[in-house]
Amino acid sequence: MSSLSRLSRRHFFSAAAGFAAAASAPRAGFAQAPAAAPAATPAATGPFLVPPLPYPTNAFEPHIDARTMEIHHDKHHGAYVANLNTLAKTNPQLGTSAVPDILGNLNALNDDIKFAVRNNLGGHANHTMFWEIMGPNGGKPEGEVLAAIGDLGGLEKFQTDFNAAGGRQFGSGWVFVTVTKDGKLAIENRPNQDTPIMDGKRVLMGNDVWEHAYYLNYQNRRPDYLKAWWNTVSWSKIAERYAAAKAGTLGV
Ligand code: MN3
Repeated sequence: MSSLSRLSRRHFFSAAAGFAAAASAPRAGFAQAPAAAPAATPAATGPFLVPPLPYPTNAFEPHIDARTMEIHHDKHHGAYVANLNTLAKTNPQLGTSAVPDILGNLNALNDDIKFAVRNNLGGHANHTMFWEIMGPNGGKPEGEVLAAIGDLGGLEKFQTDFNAAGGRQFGSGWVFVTVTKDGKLAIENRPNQDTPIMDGKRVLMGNDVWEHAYYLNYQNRRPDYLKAWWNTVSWSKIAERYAAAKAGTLGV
């Protein structure tokens, strides 16, 4: 080996060691998580992937802390995706069919994978929607979405009813707003990682009321989390999903 390549190797290893030390150094505090770093996404093994967050993990502080976002996205969503990739090794059709088609026809699956697909593909669909409908500077509901919310009694009542449904969910689950093809909304909750997609419906938006979504900051105070969460909602994304639902192109 030439001295030059030895030098580059040594340089590489010391740089790598420095990187590892920096990566394992304790954070000064969760609130100081780097602003420019979106959550790392687990290595792609496919066919399922955790979608990268389109905003930094601290985008929603103080309403949702960066550490919760990081663990929730990388570890919880990451685990559903890892489980799906394992399932897809022996059931390749899982990776080639549209997610709403599989979730809407769980009974067509073999009994040995039905439960795992329900939980993990439900979890993947729910979290993919969840990251998508949140965003910094989320604005306000406008136009057709605001009118549809008006049919449920107006924004304030809609948010109160949504929070109440999320609070009523016993144990882990979700509170969703479903949307029909003619644009009508309804608030519905589901246990575990179930989704209205399993009933052939489409989800406009939803909030995760599993304790992992809020426990670090809110502990048992789920109602406080439900109220604060509205500060993280991206109404422009929801308007896009509403339009897609009416066009029949809304996926998960
Ligand atoms: Mn979750």
